[in-house]
Amino acid sequence: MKNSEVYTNLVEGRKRQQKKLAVLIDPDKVDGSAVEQLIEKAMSAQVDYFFVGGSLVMNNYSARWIERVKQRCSIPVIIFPGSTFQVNDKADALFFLSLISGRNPDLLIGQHVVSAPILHQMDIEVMPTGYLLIDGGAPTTVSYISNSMPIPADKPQIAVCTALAGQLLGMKIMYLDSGSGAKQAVSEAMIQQVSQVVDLPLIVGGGIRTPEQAVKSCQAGADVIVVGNAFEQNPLLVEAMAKAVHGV
Ligand code: 1GP
Repeated sequence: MKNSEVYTNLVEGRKRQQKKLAVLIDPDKVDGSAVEQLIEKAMSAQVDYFFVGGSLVMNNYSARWIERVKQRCSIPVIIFPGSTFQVNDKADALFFLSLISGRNPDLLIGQHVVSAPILHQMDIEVMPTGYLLIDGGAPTTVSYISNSMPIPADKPQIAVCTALAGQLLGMKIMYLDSGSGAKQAVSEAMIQQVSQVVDLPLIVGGGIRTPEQAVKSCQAGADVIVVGNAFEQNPLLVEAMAKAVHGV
């Protein structure tokens, strides 16, 4: 396994209050030319990370897109795996996700056991991450596929207790996600309360469509903003979003 370069960078970002932007590449939703365009926009906007993955990946293009990004630029690529099938050592790092908002044992320990021996032999940075799915106003692919109930959007205290438990269990990153294409992004109140009690890099994503929304999430305490859908629909938004996030 690799050293902790990506994680150190995340921790430094939080310490220095330097907000970061990640572009999510969902292998199902993009083709070669869309990926090229996203890479180009991400490079000129000096985006901080690429996340690659999704809760339901119906093709085997993840590796191809990871390699494409690595050939073209030095922006770190982090795998955001929906399952063990998405493990790949061409990326710089991988979120070793535990779906701690849910009670599905497969996503709390099952997939981890299956992927552990593979990851142990890979030259990739593995980052234990507590993943909290938050209700975004409608069922999402991740809520269906993970067979888990999201935390109600108006119950920030549940998110706080869950994130605290994750921290006590030794997780190194917290990820608040209302799911790709969520109608409502995670509320500022929830981000703020989690960020106040959990001293770990805090990633927030799901339904963030405008620079204003990203800024509000950062001001509430998010360290990294993840955007997928909005960039797929309009790659030109990458620059404005990066400027907004980096300017907080
Ligand atoms: C990644 O689910 C998010 O955490 C991405 O959501 O596609 O809605 O930006 P969007």
